[in-house]
Amino acid sequence: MFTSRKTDAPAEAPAARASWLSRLKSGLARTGSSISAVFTGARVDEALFEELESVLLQADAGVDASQFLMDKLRETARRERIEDGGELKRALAQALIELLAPLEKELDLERAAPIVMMIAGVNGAGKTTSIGKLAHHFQGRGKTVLLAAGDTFRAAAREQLLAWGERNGIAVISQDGGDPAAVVFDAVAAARARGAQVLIADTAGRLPTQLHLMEELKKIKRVIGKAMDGAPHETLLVLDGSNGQNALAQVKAFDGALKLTGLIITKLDGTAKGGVLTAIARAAPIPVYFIGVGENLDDLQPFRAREFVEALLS
Ligand SMILES: Nc1nc2c(ncn2[C@@H]2O[C@H](COP(=O)(O)OP(=O)(O)O)[C@@H](O)[C@H]2O)c(=O)[nH]1
Ligand SMILES: [Mg+2]
Repeated sequence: MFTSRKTDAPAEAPAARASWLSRLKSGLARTGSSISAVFTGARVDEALFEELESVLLQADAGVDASQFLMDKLRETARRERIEDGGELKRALAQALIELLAPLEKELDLERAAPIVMMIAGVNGAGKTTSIGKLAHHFQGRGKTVLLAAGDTFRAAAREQLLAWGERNGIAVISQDGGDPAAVVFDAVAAARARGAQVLIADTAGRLPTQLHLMEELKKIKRVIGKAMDGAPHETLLVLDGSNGQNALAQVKAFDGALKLTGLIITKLDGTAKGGVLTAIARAAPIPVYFIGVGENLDDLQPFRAREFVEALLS
């Protein structure tokens, strides 16, 4: 089942890199174009600042992050006597990069074997499909990957993961119905027995207001810890980026229940609300490991602040 490659992570091919950058750019276009439009041919005056602030709010950057960015920008404009829209846009890019940089963090896959990742989130956020894309990403870096079908709530979810695993030659541990904690417990044992390097466990979608289901998530996490000391090594929340400000509420609630170690933000394509990352950076700075801009396997890639901002404002 495994394709084991012992080589170090291959350098990313320039063509793949260029293709990702162009998909990122077009994915973020709806959020970015309204921000960029403020600067075109504009003189820097109070009206421009006012317009920029409302555009940031419309992009769901949130009141706090918008205020923070505006204060910073006004100060830079005053200090550097910026009069030209293009120059102010560059100052905004710099402020955004500084704000988002703390969210950028590399996933460390070397500190244990297997690295156990537990995935949580509301229904439809993109958990199961992101697991497929992550598995593909890690495999491409020479890792052996195992998946756990921990969404036992919907039979279709298990089938979805199994079918995906079959197509891509990745083993999936699943059970007919039953207890998600038991599935995941078995999967950790299987990953250890098979010497898999990464185990990714799916879970059923749930709302933070469904308290019994949040308790179930805590239990799954506890049981993973019983199957392996120090696991789960990563507890990741998948967020639908088009949810805007509501995503922030989800981060706080899931973090409260699970102590998240990272975020995956999907569906940044086709939304005008990509500003939510800045809100997260201000209010709940949890690493954003990956961002998604589409439904293809390669459309989920590590988050890099500079690259993100350059694509956004290009
Ligand atoms: N456009 C777009 N669609 C996505 C992205 N990520 C996931 N989806 C779609 O979102 C839908 C729900 O995904 P799924 O993984 O089943 O969600 P889950 O309920 O959280 O497991 C599917 O149709 C995915 O193809 C993304 O980055 N962009
Ligand atoms: Mg699912």
